[in-house]
Amino acid sequence: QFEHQYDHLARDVAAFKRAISNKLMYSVGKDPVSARPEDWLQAVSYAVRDHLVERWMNTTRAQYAQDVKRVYYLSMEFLIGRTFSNALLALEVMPTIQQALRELDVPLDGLFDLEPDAALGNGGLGRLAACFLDSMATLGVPGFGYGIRYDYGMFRQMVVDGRQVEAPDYWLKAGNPWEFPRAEVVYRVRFGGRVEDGGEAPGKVRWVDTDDVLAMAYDTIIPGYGTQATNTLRLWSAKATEEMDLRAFNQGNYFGAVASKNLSENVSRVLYPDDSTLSGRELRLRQEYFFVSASVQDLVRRYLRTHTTFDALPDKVSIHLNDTHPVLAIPELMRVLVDEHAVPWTQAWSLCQRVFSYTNHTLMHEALETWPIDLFGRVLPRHLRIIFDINADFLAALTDRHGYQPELMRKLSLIDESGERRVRMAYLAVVASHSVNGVSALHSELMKASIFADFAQLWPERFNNKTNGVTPRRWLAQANPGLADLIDHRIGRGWRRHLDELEGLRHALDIPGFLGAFRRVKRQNKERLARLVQKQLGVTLSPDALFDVQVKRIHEYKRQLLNVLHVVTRYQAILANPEADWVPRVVVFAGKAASAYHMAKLVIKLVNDVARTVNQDPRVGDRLKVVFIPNYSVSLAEVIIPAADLSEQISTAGTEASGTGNMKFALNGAMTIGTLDGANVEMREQVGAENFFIFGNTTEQVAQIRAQGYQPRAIYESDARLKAALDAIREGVFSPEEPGRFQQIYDVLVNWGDHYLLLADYASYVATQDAVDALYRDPEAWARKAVLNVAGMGAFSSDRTIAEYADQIWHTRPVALPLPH
Ligand code: DL6
Repeated sequence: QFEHQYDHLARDVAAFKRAISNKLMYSVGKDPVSARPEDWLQAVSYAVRDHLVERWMNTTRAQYAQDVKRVYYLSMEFLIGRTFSNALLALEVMPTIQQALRELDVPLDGLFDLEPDAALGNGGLGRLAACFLDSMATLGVPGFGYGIRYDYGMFRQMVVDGRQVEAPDYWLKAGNPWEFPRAEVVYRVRFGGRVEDGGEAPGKVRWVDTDDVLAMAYDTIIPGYGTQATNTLRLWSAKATEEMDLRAFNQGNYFGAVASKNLSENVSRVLYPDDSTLSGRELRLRQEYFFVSASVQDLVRRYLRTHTTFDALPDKVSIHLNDTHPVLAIPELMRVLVDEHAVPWTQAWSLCQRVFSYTNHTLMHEALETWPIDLFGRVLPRHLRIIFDINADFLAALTDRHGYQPELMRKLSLIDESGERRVRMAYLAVVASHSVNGVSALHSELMKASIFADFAQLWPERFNNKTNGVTPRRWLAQANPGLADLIDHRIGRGWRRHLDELEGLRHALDIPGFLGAFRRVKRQNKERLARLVQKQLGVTLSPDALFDVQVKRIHEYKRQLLNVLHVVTRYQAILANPEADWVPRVVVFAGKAASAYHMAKLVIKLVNDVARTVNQDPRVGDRLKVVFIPNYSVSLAEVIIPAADLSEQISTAGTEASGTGNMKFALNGAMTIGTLDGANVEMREQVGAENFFIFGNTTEQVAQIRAQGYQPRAIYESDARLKAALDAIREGVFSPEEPGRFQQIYDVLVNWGDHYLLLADYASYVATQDAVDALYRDPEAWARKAVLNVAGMGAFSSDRTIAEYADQIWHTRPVALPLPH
């Protein structure tokens, strides 16, 4: 019954007008006469949200009625960006809402851009989690995201005098219409204290004298597309157990009275702006425990609503660990089962092994978490004891199976004893999980051959690959409405749920006018980006130029510096031969550097100095322009990616676990220039090698070069173009006011070993860039290949990835719901 009503409403402009006006008055408390655009946005958000709430309740009821198995996706990061347009897309009410707002005389221009991004993540790992939420809902997989409601998300990046300056991102300052605070869903999370043995109950352990914090739930609705199914993202916020210290207050010590409240609540204050090294160590450990403890307590409580024993736990619950950050969920579930519900240890462990699964997202040594025993024992003494006990059982089983092998035990132990004793979180994840996966075929193989080699020998059946994907709803339908329309006209709208259907575009190639229309869309997207750059940076870009884009976190392994070397080489070549037939290029950079990562910040400065020099040089004109667009974010990516002709995916082979930006670019009709790294390898297979610009050394060659004693200086000395580029950087051509500014960059590459092999790949990269130019000179041929990239991207939908997780790891079935009409 209400579905009909609902459907009717979704298309009913008059009803939306009424709803928006009511929300403005009664929820936002504003008179239309004085309402600001922000107030209207809030009002329309509430009006749209009401429709999602109905679906949400239906889904939750159906999940309970069908007693489905639920997947709990534990992640420190969910980089969801903006919600409003995504919600409109899921409900397919964009035109209705636009019409309603027009009729209410609300200016639409820029209205949707007023919504702040929910930047609760650093980069790939957090954005993947957001795509997965979207796909789980769309496929009806009963999924719950659990994470932290940071008061401050990823920092806002400003560029001052060419350098990155970080500013806090208080994304909640105007309230968040998309979340539901649940003051009644609160758990006590304990820290510190000490562990007492048995007493009257031998074998029973008590964790006492703890310092506690409360975790309060905030729920966000995650709508599925083309389905009633919606899921929940539950984020935890820290609240003090006592509002204030009354005794201090009564003594007139007003600040002292709230000091301890502030300290407790710091645990959910800020996202660590660093995805490769751990900083603020103790607070970070507390954050990790804080959110997994609340989540485990919450999911156990939900399970116990419909069960009296834990026997069915693995049939009803999957807990997925998104990297090692939530691995404390393992000892926490053990603690809850053993200490609080008196489940025997062996049974509890067996339950854990059937419930947990783990994804590894990096082979970079510094991102593989370990915690010093001292710190760990101080913050979580009970959990340290549990980990010791798990380790003892594991090493004993190892000895049973392989005999007494101290060297093997040392290598595999959950405790690293080589220096300061440390807990190895990734090993704990492997030992406790029934599935361990990497995120691209290459990465999964390397993971088995390197960081987990001994475990992969021990338990080969545990290891598998799940190549990443991206949601086509946000990354094509929403970000690129022009291309989405064009595709709809050719192959229909089904690709939003079945991305494989893009294959149908191959047949469109020979339809008269199709390539022309494709090129017009790309041009409009380039004009949109050019307007943004003009407004933000005052640099004029020609949409006729080839837009060459590298946007991602700034990191040495991602090799933005290799891109800069090519830019400098091109600049020098233009100056030497200005009359040659240059293909005009715009090189776009964006991305944040971890605040303490000196080298990455120096690269940002170099990009900006090179940009200033090149853009101001009258001899260059439109042949080359370079821009660094500040404050890269999900919403900025939605403008930049559809405008790209060329996508730079140039990490050293063997270092980028998968990449997902690479997929978004190709899906939006960019050609890729890249190494055989991460998911580039599979993308090339799907779109055809002839439609992909591959360069550089392979993973095996990288290993060989290193093994033979890599000599970057020899390469520098033997390649005149490379030498000229590096010399210019070192001598201050781009920093005349401080000529020595980039000496360190030169040293890292030439004198200190060039760890990421930029010089070894330089010649191949520059030659491939020439091949890019050659193809771009033939616009028709370029467009054909670009379309073939779009057509080949069917496999890289996060729906495919999630279907594989659901089928092969979680063993979940979709919840059954009637379709919305
Ligand atoms: O799997 C998502 C994403 C990959 O696409 C990137 O290649 C990878 O670098 C990233 N990994 C991280 C690791 N952070 N930590 N720890 O963000 O994951």
